[in-house]
Amino acid sequence: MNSRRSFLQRALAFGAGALSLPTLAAAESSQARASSQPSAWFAANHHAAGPPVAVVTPDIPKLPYTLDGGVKVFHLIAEPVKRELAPGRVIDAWGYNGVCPGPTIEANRGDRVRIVLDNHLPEPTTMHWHGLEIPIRMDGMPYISQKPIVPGGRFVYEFTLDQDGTFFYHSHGAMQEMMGMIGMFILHPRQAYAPRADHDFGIVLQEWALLPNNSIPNTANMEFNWLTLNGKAGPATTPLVVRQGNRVRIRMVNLGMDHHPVHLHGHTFVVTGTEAGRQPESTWGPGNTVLVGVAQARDIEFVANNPGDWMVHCHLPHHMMNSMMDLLSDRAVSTSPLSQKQAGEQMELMMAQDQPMEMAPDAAQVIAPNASTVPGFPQDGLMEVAMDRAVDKSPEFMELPPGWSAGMQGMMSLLRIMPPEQYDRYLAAKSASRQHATGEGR
Ligand SMILES: [Cu+2]
Repeated sequence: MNSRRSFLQRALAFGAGALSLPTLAAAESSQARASSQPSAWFAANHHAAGPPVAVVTPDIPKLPYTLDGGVKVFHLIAEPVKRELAPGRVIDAWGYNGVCPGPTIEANRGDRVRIVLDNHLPEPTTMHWHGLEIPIRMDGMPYISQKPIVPGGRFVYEFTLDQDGTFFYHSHGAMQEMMGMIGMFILHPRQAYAPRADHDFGIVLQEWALLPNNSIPNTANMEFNWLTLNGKAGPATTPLVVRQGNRVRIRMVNLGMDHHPVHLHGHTFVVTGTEAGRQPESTWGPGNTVLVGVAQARDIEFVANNPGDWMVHCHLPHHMMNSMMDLLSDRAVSTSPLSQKQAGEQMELMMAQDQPMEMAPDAAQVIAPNASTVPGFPQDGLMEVAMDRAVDKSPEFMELPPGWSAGMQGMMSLLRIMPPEQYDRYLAAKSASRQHATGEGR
């Protein structure tokens, strides 16, 4: 591609298309200057080309496989599962292999895969491979491409993968989808995309309608009170931990009733992929919020050049909340107007009753003396409770400030960009916890 055409494409992609022709030459020379200082979102790390890094899907395991000749053989079991969305909030979802969303399938372009699906549900199911260009008989359409898989039955899917990108699998029953029956299907290219990513994360966006004291999602409901990333609501979402200066990819897929505008703090990213795979670089316009529509996938990439614990979250205000009433279980809570003293006492009492919650530290619960005379009070006041101790169970949560969890609810996680020394401490803690888990070194 000649440089002028390349420049024009970039100019259009970045909304600079209004440049008139006489200004092009000047613009081009300033572009040339600018390109000697690449923008953060284009900055390549210059590692040797090679295979891509493995994808990490926090809170969701990978699906292992065995080899049969040249075929990668995976085994999925559709079944009811318990899922703890947040401390104390366990739901009866449907998923695969004991988790919801189901385990992540990771394969390479060109692979031949066989996926054995056993149905342990009390009703028929099938599996659809969202976005994959495969023979019709493998498409998972009940009555159209295959007979429904009856309870106790099995269907063997087998196909060759001639794509790369962010895909997913899901039941093609609408209500089963809303019970949680989805999982990621990541297809890597043989050689890493350029610029090469050092960290690659995958996240499934889901939503749930749950009544207090009821563990079964209402799949016919149109309003949702629990919003999850990989089956966890903030603060139980395991943070994404990266090393400062590294290039990061986050892949998101959405299966629900709402579109989610996912916002990343402190950084500018580019959207490098959709549900159809890698996008041409000429389309990589900068942003900090990406709308992940229903049935879509979006990959974002950026250089993690700004150290800190940054929020990544859906920005719909009602998706940034948990249903606190649920966490109170069957305890009586007064919803009539309370004095500050009464409200405080009620809160203290509930906290004392073996709840996974803690009072948020410091000033979080400070209320103005005239609060009860102010129309609209309370909004977020009195609502911020912490759960540090209940969720702080893996190295990803290390060294967060006390009370951090009080600010985390709903479709929300943390991107933790650690300076090298801190990242090394994280790796050491990770290694130690892995040894502990596997019993190594005993
Ligand atoms: Cu949302």
